Amino acid sequence: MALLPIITAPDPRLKKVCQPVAAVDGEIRRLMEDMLETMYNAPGIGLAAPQVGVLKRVIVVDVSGDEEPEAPLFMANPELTWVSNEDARYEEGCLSLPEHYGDVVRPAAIKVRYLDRENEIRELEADGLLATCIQHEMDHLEGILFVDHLTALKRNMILRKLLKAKKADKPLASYATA
Ligand code: K1U
Ligand code: ZN
Repeated sequence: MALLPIITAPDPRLKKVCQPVAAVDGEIRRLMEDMLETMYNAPGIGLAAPQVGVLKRVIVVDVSGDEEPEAPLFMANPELTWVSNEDARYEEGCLSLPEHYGDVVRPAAIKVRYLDRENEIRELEADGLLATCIQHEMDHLEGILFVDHLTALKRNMILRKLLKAKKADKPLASYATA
């Protein structure tokens, strides 16, 4: 397994719509494993392929706590098949927008269909942080960042700060940056 550099905003690769994978083969499985290691190392609770510069519809998620056994989820071509009418608000972060946070409202519960690490079709029902995180990662596959759910004022403030930090080549937290 390998640690992959995580791209930080602003970067055009984070705004692209990603392509579906034909199947979860050895190459995609390797990508999933490298993404998981990169996510644990960051540390984070989710990661989408475009964050490591791969414009494919692949995400990994693990919202288990420090005291719990690891519970990684590997998803290719994830699709929402149901969302609740009820919404939930969560203060989100993003490894591609380091040191910035914002309240995002999303459906509180979802059902998601995807191809797993063995190329099997699965459907998962999720709520709480898992539902929030899966939706955040699926947004990345559409080129959408959590700041796109905020007011233009808040979004532009965060993006301006990140651009300034990038221009100054300022190291951001402990994340590996591309
Ligand atoms: O997509 C990403 O950049 C990962 C992001 C996922 C996420 C966080 C919060 C709400 C929705 C989605 C992160 O993992 S940011 C880091 C983080 O939340 C975290 C890090 C260490 C321990 C616990 C959480
Ligand atoms: Zn993110």
